[in-house]
Amino acid sequence: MSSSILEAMIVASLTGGSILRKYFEKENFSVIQKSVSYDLVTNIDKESQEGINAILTQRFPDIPVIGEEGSIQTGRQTRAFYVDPLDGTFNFVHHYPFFSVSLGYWEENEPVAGVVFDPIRRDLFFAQKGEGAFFNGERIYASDRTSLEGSYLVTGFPYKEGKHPRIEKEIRAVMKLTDLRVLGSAALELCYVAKGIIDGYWEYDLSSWDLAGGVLIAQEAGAVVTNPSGVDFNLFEGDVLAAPPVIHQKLLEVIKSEQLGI
Ligand code: 2AM
Ligand code: CA
Repeated sequence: MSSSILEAMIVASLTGGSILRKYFEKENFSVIQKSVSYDLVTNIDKESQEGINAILTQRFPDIPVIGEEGSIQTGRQTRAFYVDPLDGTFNFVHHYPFFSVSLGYWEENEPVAGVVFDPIRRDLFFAQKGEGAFFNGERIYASDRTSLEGSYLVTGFPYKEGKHPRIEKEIRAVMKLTDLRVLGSAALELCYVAKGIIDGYWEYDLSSWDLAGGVLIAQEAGAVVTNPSGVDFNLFEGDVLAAPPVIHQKLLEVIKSEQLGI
């Protein structure tokens, strides 16, 4: 992959991030409900998307952009940028400073480059396939913890109510072993797995743009990424389990036994 693709993604993430930062302290943004009362979008998500799309399409006019708040499609679909211009909108709207800009570049259903930027902490995560994961320029690695007991595990609640019984059962099983958190930005949660802060993360029913950047960053830091039934991760199914190898195996066993009703 040409390094100029990664460079353009970084520039685009910083641009989106500075738009989010500019509006975060002020309250002059309008909030629109999408599906349920906590599935939101603001005019800031849209402004960030426009800024990012302008940079990507000016430099790479032939690569489609699939964005949560606006896509630019071109003829060929075997490669694309997947962009979430504000991942963690619910946090943003409530002034909880944990959200991000996420960009992934995929070719033939494989991740090639990922960039996630936290504009409040000015934390930049990025990875290229086969070249490791980086946090503010330093190489990062997933946690070396091997026991679920005492580990920092993270999940999320699906917007669709029909998906709740499954995750509720899994959460109950996991909480017998350790504490659990829901932080609210899937992209940043994957990066915290990459940095070894979070020991394991699973969530259902996400979108391609939530996952496309962070999945590669977690993998390149040494985490295993599958779906929560243990089969290969699929960007378009939106279910994810990311953890360093031993925790991944142990967490999968607990989650799967709940899925099978064991
Ligand atoms: P968003 O802020 O861009 O909507 C919260 O659990 C995290 O999951 C956020 O990253 C949120 O992205 C994302 N998310 C996306 N689709 C979701 C869904 N259907 N249910 C729950 N969370 C979803
Ligand atoms: Ca998102």
